Parts: sequence; C-alpha cells; structure tokens
Amino acid sequence: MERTFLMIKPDAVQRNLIGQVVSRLEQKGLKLVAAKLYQANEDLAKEHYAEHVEKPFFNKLVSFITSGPVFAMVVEGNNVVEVTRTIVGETNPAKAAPGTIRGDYGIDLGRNIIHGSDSNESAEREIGLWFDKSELNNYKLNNENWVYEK
Ligand code: IDP
Repeated sequence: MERTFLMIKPDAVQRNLIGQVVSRLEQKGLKLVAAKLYQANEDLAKEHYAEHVEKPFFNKLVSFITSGPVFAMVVEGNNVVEVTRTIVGETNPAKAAPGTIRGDYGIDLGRNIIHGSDSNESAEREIGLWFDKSELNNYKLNNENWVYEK
C-alpha cells in the first residue's frame, strides 16, 4: 500500500468544508493515517512549494497557504496517489470535472480547496515536511477485504 499527503487549504477550512472533504476520502475506502489542523509558517510553505519558486504566483501562493490553518492528512491505499489526484480533480477548479473535490467546491485557481501529492516521491517528501514519524498511525482497517479484492 502507498501513502500520500493531502492538505485541505485555508479557503476550504474557512468555508467549513473539512468534514465534507474528509467524508469523500472515507467513502472512497481510503485509510486516514494522520491528520491535523495546522498553521504553516513561511519556511514550511516555501519548502512545500519549492518547485514553484520561480513562478509569478509563488509569493501569493505562500501567503495564501500561511493565511490560516490547513487540515493536513496522510492517507493510505492501493495506488493512492493516482486515486486521490482523480478525486481532487484538475488544478483549475473552473475546469475540474463535477464530482471531483475541486470541481464541486471551487471556482478560482488561487482558491482550489485542496492539495494532493503528484507522485510517490513528492508524497514521501511532503509527509516528511508536515508530519513527525510519531504522528503517523499504524493500524489495520477491518473493512480492507471489502475495499480491495486482494
Ligand atoms: P496541483 O496543486 O494541482 O498539483 P500545481 O501546478 O502543483 O498544481 O500548483 C500548485 C498550486 O499553485 C495550485 O494548486 C494552485 O493553488 C497554485 N497555482 C498553480 N498555478 C497557478 C496560477 O497560474 N496562478 C495562481 N495560482 C496557481
């Protein structure tokens, strides 16, 4: 099983959407391994979005992500990066398909509700940035045989 990092962004926290978003992940059959409401400082936000440092929107992105608490999560499942990227939807919520989180809750590129790691490598890097090892729970969900054939 793989793990990924998901983060409900400050816009969705402010709009009281944490429960609805987490509910979609649970309904899909994914396992929550860690979760916390956390306000990132500038260093963490810059490190998280390091690949975008040269982009014109970088400073706005960092100030948005640090503007209030986010709901950071580690989620586990088979093929979880691809599965969660599909549930999250494409970057621009105006174009994201209905039924996706961004497609159902967002309109603006700079207010796109949720972040999800785009590869196993970025997932491990981001989990390491946002969580201490001691915050990751190791447990078995007893419905696993009903979510996965094997
Ligand atoms: P992703 O979040 O779908 O993986 P990325 O291209 O990695 O998309 O961009 C990271 C975040 O930066 C996006 O989720 C969005 O909040 C913001 N962003 C991306 N492109 C733009 C842009 O052109 N203008 C403003 N913000 C942007």
